[in-house]
Amino acid sequence: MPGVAIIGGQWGDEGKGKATDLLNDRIDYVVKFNGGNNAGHTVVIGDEKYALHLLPSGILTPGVVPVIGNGVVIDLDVLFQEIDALEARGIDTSKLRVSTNAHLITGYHTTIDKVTERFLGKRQIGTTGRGIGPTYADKINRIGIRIQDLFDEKILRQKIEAALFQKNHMLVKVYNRRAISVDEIFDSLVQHTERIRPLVGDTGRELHDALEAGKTVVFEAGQATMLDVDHGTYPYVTSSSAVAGGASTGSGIGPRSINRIIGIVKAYITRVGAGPFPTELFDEWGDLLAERGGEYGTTTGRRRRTGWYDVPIARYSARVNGVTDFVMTKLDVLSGIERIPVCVAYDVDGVRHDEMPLTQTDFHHAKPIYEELPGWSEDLSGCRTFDDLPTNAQDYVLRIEELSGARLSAIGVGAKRDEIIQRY
Ligand code: 2SA
Ligand code: GDP
Ligand code: MG
Repeated sequence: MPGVAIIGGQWGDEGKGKATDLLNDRIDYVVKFNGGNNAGHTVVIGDEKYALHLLPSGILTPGVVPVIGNGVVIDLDVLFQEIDALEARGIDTSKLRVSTNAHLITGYHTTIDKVTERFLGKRQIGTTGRGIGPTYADKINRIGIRIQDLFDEKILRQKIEAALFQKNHMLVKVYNRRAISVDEIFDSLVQHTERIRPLVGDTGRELHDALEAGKTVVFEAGQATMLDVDHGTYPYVTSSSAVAGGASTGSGIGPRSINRIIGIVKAYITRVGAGPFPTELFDEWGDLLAERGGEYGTTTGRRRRTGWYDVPIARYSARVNGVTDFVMTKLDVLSGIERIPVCVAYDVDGVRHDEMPLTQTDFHHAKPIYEELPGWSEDLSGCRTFDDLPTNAQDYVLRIEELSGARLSAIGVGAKRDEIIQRY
């Protein structure tokens, strides 16, 4: 299995960090290929809990080379804070590699992210406020600043000047904010130049060589399919390619090198931030899922919105990503619910849709059509084989597998590293 992608199959926080960690004894490289420190991946090892944002989860396993690919946007202050925090806990981060083409998040990106959200009022996206959207906007607009610009201070200054010429106009005239100075941004970036220099390289080539040599590379997505800028619920999305295709463009590796594509789904579904959500629960069941599942943002601490499992979304993810298998996490959270609704299709203004509707307007109107499956009351955290699961939990898994379009290769029954049932 030389190239393996781990993709969010829903709206994020499915447990991608844990799924990556699960493969770690079999892998050589872990690449983050999209997003930035908007992400939050939790891994629980023994009694230690780690929340990773910019660094790929593989950094926790000795021997694995963690890579930040060209598709990632990097806030250098956050990167080094995260490295220092892990080093203080005894994690070796010295193998980290960073793409010379990755774009940098600066102070003006985070400021613009926050003021734009405020300006949008009721139409706000609910971003994490980490400057992600404005940084990708500059990348596409060809006025971004890349890691390699740190090594040419004359060019760096020119690029900051060009970007600020436009941004300051907007900040001062439209948003009534103070202008940001070139020196302020320049100094905030170059203070990190010497520390980042030894980590920077042609990571696309390094990954290519590793794959050619038969090494195993895991491509770890941030966010998820329904938050993907092309395939998600636009405009209520993040600004990067979170689907399997993004693993290729965001790391500089040809798609042929990715042999296995694992979609991670929860046994229910959550979303953080604004946007349509057909199975969203506004009652005590929603509170129960949030409390039992610990559904609070790993980065911002915001409470996640919760709902029942959504089959059309899973099937859509299977298709858009070319999922070879799903890992379903958090089955344990459903224990004690007598009948578990599963959304099998949508009713859009009186018309049944078995697949994702064509337009966002229709998706906003989608009402779930539920099939109810019998629940179970047992605690699942001790189950380690499929046969250990109560019959109704087995049937829940099998029915979801039948409906979702790919086999379920593993089932999470708790947050800890070993609380998992491997089926294949
Ligand atoms: P942004 O900041 O521009 O990427 O926000 C745009 C939308 O993308 C959503 N988004 C996320 N959704 C789920 N999890 C994310 N990571 C954190 C976590 C989130 C947190 O692991 O819990 O702590 O709040 C994540 N990152 C971005 C975001 O909510 C917007 O809907
Ligand atoms: P990611 O962004 O996809 O990596 O997911 P997050 O780390 O943001 O959120 C997933 C949460 O679920 C974390 O707190 C994990 O520790 C936890 N988790 C993962 N798998 C399981 C599971 O099978 N059961 C339970 N109860 N928790 C899990
Ligand atoms: Mg997360």
